[in-house]
Amino acid sequence: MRKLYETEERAKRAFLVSLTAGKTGGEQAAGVELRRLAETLGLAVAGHETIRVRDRQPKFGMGSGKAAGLAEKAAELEADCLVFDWDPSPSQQRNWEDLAGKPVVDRQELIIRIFAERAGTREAELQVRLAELSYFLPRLSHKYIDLSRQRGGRYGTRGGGETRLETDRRKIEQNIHRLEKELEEVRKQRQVRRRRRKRQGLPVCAIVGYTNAGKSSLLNALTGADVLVEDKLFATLDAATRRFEPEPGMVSLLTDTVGFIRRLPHSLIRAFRSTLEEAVLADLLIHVLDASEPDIENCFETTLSVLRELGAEDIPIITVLNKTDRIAAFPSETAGQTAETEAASPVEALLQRFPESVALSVKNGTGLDELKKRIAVSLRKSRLSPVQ
Ligand SMILES: Nc1nc2c(ncn2[C@@H]2O[C@H](COP(=O)(O)OP(=O)(O)OP(=O)(O)O)[C@@H](O)[C@H]2O)c(=O)[nH]1
Ligand SMILES: [Mg+2]
Repeated sequence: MRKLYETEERAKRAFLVSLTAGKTGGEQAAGVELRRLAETLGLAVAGHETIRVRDRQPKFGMGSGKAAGLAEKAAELEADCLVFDWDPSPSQQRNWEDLAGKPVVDRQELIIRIFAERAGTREAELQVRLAELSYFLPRLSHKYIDLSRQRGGRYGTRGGGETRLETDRRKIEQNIHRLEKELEEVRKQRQVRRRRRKRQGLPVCAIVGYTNAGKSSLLNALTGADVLVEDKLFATLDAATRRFEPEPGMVSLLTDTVGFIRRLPHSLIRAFRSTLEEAVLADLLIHVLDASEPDIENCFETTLSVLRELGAEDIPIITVLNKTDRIAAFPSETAGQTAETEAASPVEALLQRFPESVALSVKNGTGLDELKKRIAVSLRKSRLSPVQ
């Protein structure tokens, strides 16, 4: 997968396109995120345009004039591909590719490809492969992908006739079936591990949250583990579990999980269910937020909604505001606009917005003791409550 964008000397150039209905906020953050996703994949951003769309016309998801303008712009910028922050239907995608004469990558595909690059274990690889195939199957007829050459091959190679297509469709369906069976085996092993942990009677805390919030960093800080930490999206794709003592003598397990992102592709949620379920089976969730993230509300809501989708909404949660070192030095933008009002510090403002949360900085080590205390109290409480 990786080679798709790296076989040539220069990085592939992407022209990013976002849509806005004109009313919602948060477009800027979504735009920054799209850029980060593209860059995580090794693409160079040639340009980024946000289009105001009132009328979602079926052919391109917008008017033909607007679409033609964007295709022209992409050519001017010498972009190698277009990256959309929205999910065109398979036929819209084909129309766009015909119009622009370049591959069109939507947000789902971007995320799936990042997952594919980062999958490090057999389970993650199987899960990503499954998500990829489920994504490509309905798109086969127009974006012809030669499966045997996908690794290292050219992007979106078209060619072959109907027969070839049918054969490939069947091949993919068989592959999906085989992968599902193989995954089932791996899942069984995971279940055995879980049962063993249950027999040990150890309470389990799971660290959850938006991608890049600092979950793995927190696991490392609390347990002395050395799980990979990176300033990239989706550094972690596997649930790593370590022994953890929130207070001397109180032994528990702490699990790091895959990060969430808004509009996480469904095929990925489905494929990663067993990894994500680590969160569902925990006695306590530690929800890590990046306090320096301007769109923190959206990150907060996204995580809660994925947790709901997984059926984990009843598990006690401790919310953590991480990376406070990055905001402590700056005056709050919302508080203290006038001279008369007492300016709350940015951290205080966030604590008001997320009451009961623990502000900390993994980087500086501040707030970690407070978090350990809160975890110990919560685990003691859940021990006292009746076993479900
Ligand atoms: N300034 C600052 N940076 C931090 C802090 N905690 C983590 N980081 C940085 O944030 C980036 C992401 O950290 P990770 O621990 O990999 O984040 P994650 O939530 O595990 O990310 P994914 O696995 O990608 O979902 C890294 O560059 C860390 O060094 C902190 O307290 N302060
Ligand atoms: Mg991580």
